[in-house]
Amino acid sequence: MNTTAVAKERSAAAATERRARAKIPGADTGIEVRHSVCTICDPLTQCGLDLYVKDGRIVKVQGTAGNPHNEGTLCSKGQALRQYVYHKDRLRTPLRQVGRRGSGEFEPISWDEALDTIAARLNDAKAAHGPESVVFYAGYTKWMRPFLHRLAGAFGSPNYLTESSTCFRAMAMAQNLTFGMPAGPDLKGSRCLLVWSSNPFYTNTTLARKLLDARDRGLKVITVDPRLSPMATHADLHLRLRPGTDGALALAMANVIIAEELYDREFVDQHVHGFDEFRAYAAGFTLDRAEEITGVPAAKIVQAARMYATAKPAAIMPSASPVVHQTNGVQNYRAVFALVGLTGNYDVRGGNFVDPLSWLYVPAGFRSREHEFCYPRPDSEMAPPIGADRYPVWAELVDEGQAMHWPHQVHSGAPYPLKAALCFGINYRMWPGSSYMAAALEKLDFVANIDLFMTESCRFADIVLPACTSVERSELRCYPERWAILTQPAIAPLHESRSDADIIYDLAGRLGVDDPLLSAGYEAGLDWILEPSGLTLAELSKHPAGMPVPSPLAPPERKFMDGGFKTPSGKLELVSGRLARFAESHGYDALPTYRPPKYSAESTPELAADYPLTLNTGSRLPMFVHSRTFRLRWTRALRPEPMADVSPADAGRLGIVQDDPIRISTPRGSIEVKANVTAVAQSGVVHMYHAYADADVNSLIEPDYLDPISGFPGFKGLLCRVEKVVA
Ligand SMILES: Nc1nc2c(c(=O)[nH]1)N[C@H]1C(S)=C(S)[C@@H](COP(=O)(O)OP(=O)(O)OC[C@H]3O[C@@H](n4cnc5c(=O)[nH]c(N)nc54)[C@H](O)[C@@H]3O)O[C@H]1N2
Ligand SMILES: Nc1nc2c(c(=O)[nH]1)N[C@H]1C(S)=C(S)[C@@H](COP(=O)(O)OP(=O)(O)OC[C@H]3O[C@@H](n4cnc5c(=O)[nH]c(N)nc54)[C@H](O)[C@@H]3O)O[C@H]1N2
Ligand SMILES: [Mo]
Repeated sequence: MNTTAVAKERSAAAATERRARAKIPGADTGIEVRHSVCTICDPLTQCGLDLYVKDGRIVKVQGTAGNPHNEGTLCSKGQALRQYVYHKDRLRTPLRQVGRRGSGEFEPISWDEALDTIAARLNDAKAAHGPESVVFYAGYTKWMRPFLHRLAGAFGSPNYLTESSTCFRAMAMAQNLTFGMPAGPDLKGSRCLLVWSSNPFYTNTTLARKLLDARDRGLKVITVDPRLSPMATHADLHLRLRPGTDGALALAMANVIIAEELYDREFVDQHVHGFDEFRAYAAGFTLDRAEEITGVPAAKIVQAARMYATAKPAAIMPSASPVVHQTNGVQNYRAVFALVGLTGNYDVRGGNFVDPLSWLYVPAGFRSREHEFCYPRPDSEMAPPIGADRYPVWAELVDEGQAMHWPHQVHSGAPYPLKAALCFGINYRMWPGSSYMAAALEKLDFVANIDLFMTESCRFADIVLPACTSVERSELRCYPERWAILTQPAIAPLHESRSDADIIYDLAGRLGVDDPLLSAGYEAGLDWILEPSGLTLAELSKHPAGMPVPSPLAPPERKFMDGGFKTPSGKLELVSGRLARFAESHGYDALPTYRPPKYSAESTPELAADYPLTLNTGSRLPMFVHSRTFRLRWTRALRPEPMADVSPADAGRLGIVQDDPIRISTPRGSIEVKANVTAVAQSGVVHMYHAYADADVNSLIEPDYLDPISGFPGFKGLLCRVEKVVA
């Protein structure tokens, strides 16, 4: 070789080296881009991922530019995906507990032994105590739920339970009781958006970007939030109410709308049930009284009522959790949704529009057989699910048991004993009174848990199985933008981990449930589910980054015009026929009555004398998702230690400055955290993030602090005391 050739080769090698360092894909660098979805957030924002893979390892993570949902962006959690996937706490092999359950002493075992043990123990419980003694539980993870639900049904257990016993379902119940069919905000043509408690800037970043675009188009925004949240800072009007007073605020707005005749008379006359009774009740919520209860100035209540009622179409954007994390949550949200009925903004474009769900809680413009798939046998062939007696309206409207009641039934054994549980990602710190839930797990005869990481809840399992992450499996997801994706594993499952669906289908065989669709396998099941949609796995597989839904459905407005509302009266109900049926037995009010939080200065003044501050837990932080991302270096660095938000006024009174150690106490216990003194917090209210192992705020809440209609915990409204910790 002559010197020029050598130099050329060297410079080519150097160029490759530079390209490799810059992580540029190509045959020379050995880097290939593969597509997947990020499911660290679940279920709303499965951002499309471009994963740069070299030698079977992810070397770089980016958002997929062509994904209509995230359009190339990723949040702090998605950016830290490599730390999530390659974390040292990932479970490596199946494990068997060798010490006392709870001790966390494990030894590795083979997959065969682990799955055979689980199948044998669940079948033992079934033989001795009936199939209903076995719980099939899914934590926050959504993707494998339909398969787990079917397995529970095929096994004969009504006790398919999920984290949705604390999330989303109660809001949907309030909508269901009012409208019959839940209806989400239709941003596109909306002129006014009443954001009733949600903060997408932290919780649903893809939506936040769309909101800003809509603002640029002239959308008016009203926010109802006790905190000065990022959403509130983007609003034209911020109603800064006291936590849990939402019902009183909504009723006062309704009163203004009715008194000033701003309501849609024609719609109300034709389609609303109980208007007169509701009007009389709302009339009690005068501006003075509402200001006193909520702390929102009367003038702002009037302004908000007028703005929302006169801008047509206008939409209400609810949240899955804060309003229903109150002991009067369902009734409070019913009062809010009454506003949609009064103004005729139901099922219209730009208002609250009914867009039927396609798959995994997402409306994507196609029909699927997800619901049919989840029911291999009718409910009537099984025992009543957990909580059915205590929460009869839940049992009628929600196709899952009420998981908040699970520990109570384990401890009481009534109406029937619960003996075993197959859990996918259980986190006992999700329950109020978390130690009560931990004790319930300890009391069971057998627990299996499947997770990505060795979590604290794994300690309560007899068998632990390692699941793989979204980038190591194939899954189906869809988006409101009428888009669907069937991912392929971007890398092989790490260690000995397997996909949740794989585990479910394998167990179905070993349990010997006789179910043709489970025997047919995961992919055949998905094709069966998708059959009415026009989508097939074969077609989806040709589009690894996702594809538009073919001929997406465009649902018409006002679908209730044929057949009426799916409520007992056939109308939009301000007075609920369904709740009325349980007035005597359960004390439910048919009107959306307002009650202050069960523990509050109004309800329990004696308690408030010792515990004068409102404790509001779980307002989201942008970099954490429940218990999931505390262990990641990048996200943890954004808030290394557990902190509670305290208002400057309260801090001043208590002699607390930024970063001081403080103790938050309730009659049930106390935790020590650092103070974050911030004007984001309202004076009189302390905000503490949930799910920390070392500062578990749920340990301060009673296990029975629940909404009587939904069974949802009052996470966002109880009483506490704060003091500076003096060393
Ligand atoms: N105080 C208070 N408590 C609350 C709330 C609050 O606001 N305040 N919010 C409530 C709400 S709204 C919710 S949604 C719940 C959260 O519900 P949780 O179920 O507590 O949520 P996570 O901690 O995110 O997830 C549970 C487990 O799932 C595991 N996991 C993640 N991905 C996978 C996977 O693909 N497969 C498997 N098998 N496991 C996986 C995680 O590692 C984790 O251990 O908390 C509720 N609890
Ligand atoms: N980064 C991140 N994103 C998430 C999650 C997460 O853990 N981290 N969790 C996901 C889950 S499971 C859920 S349910 C959603 C929640 O999504 P969001 O509801 O958007 O989030 P939150 O921060 O819980 O609550 C929003 C606002 O409600 C206010 N709020 C608190 N109490 C009350 C009240 O009594 N009345 C009213 N009107 N407002 C109140 C809080 O001050 C807060 O600013 O977020 C999802 N997205
Ligand atoms: Mo949630």
